[in-house]
Amino acid sequence: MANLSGGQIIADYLIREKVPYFVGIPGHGVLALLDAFRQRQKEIKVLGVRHEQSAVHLADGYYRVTGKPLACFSSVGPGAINTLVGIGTSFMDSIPVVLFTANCPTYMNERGAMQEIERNHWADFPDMIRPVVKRTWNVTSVEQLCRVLPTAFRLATSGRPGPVHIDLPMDVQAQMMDVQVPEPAGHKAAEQVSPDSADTQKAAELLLSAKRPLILAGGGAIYSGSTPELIELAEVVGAPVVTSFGGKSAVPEDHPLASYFCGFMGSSCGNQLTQTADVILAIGCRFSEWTCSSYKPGITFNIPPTKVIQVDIDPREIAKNYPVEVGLVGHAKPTLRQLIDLARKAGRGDYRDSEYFREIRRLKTEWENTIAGWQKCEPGTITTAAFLKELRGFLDRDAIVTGDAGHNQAQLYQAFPIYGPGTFVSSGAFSTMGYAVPSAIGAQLGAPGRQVAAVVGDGGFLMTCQELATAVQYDIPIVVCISNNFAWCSIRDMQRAWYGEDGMFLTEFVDNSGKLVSPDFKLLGESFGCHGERVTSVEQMRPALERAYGSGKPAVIEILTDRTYPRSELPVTGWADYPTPDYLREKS
Ligand SMILES: Cc1ncc(C[n+]2csc(CCOP(=O)(O)OP(=O)(O)O)c2C)c(N)n1
Ligand SMILES: [Mg+2]
Repeated sequence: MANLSGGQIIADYLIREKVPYFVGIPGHGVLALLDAFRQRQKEIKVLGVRHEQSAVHLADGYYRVTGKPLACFSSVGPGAINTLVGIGTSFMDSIPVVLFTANCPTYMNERGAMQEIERNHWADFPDMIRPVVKRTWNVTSVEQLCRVLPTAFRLATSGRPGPVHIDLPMDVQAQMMDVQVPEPAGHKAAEQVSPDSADTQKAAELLLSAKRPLILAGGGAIYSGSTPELIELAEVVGAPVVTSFGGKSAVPEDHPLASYFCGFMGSSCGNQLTQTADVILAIGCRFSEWTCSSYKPGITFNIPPTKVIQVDIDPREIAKNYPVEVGLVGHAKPTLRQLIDLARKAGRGDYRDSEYFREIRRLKTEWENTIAGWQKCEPGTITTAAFLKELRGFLDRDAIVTGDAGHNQAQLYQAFPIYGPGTFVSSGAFSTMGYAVPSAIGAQLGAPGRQVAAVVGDGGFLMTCQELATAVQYDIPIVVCISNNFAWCSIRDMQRAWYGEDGMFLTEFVDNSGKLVSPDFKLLGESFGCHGERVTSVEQMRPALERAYGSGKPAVIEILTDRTYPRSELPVTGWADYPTPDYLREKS
């Protein structure tokens, strides 16, 4: 037993959970909380960022690289609300983060204390965050903390993982109590839940009866750590592995059966293989709109007649969008292990001898040649696709790349091979602008010594560019590659493709005289204390990367990418349903 404040209980518990970083921004709302962490700073490092959204993105990036959750904090009111985009991003991709936000003292509820949101309900932040967390607790007295903390961590990391939130009034942070802080070990759930073996048997039979089996890997395949099982099953069955938007990195993309991804911005080979598969085994994939080409039959999927076996830890995802032959509720790793054992018994030959494999290889080569064509550019210019080729050529195999939103994100998916889980950090479901830089900082903290590159557009970069100050302050040597096309270019190009040439509106950064405007990002980076580079042609890219990584400092490389449509983008091989007014219909 020890006499501890609420803040001290939290610090003690996070240390017992072996959380290495507590990330956020101070405010009057967390004075007592932070004082407790000041006392324990040798055991848990408190990191200050420059926007609360970034605190959560940082934790999100850290988790995707290490598989370990961080805890974040904010003050009351605006600080708490600023976390929402970060938390929404993590929730949508099922990434665990434990978030503490301050609230005004409980004894002042209803008065409208400093930064209290109280017109509809007192201390009204939990209602705002509820849709984007697995659970929120509004703790009202210190004794509740010892019950809530282990449950918060258990819930965040087990079942379908995701963020959780603890609302922490200022008086609860300061209140003292004699407590025994719980040991995390006594409060964990077994994670690897398996489906019933009769159901797995049925699934294996169906998979083995297929002439054109296909494995569709979603984000769940990555975060369950199922890459080895995924590869093994693919090889035993002879099935190509196509990934969803969120599933990229589930298999190394240079594996002979890795067949890129399907959907709206997918690959031609991914979409052709998903269209023509007779049995699809989907692992941790929620069949999102972009992965399914807005559900238009025949573009990405033909279900039915294609039969689906779906494995998911969350029963809500089973058959949500397409009917299934077998729906297996379970953790992907033991489920795949069961399927492998059953498939091995059936004794299939070497997949490399099959006609199907030769077709897979041909389709992959066709797509790779298409991309290679798009990656060529005129001397003295550079496209986004070409800069990504240079970047991939420069980086180590285990380098980590974070993505943002827009063309730069889509092209990372399409034209930047990834060699394994934990090396690709991207907001799949939310596609949040501003994600790449703070998540890169988190990734670098999780993998010191490895190369980390953030790939971001000029628009997205400006949403969280202030985190360069964080990277400089803590000496975190990320390299930020900004594709500057003076536009929300992906949206501009959608306007052009769907609404016609004169449909482009509000998506280019032009001043009143029609001149393109942009900050000087090289200078901006240097003003933060980063190494700065500007690249205007493909020949300059590699030397700039060498200097940036050689500097040993956080670095910014501004790349003036070709903004001329269609060189600004890569071919669209799927479909997206963008409602268009009748008066524009003949144009689209
Ligand atoms: C926070 C947020 N706001 C709006 C959007 C919608 N959106 C998606 S891509 C995009 C444009 C991105 O521009 P930029 O970062 O410059 O990348 P580019 O497409 O030019 O490569 C926008 C506005 C989003 N994804 N996230
Ligand atoms: Mg742009």
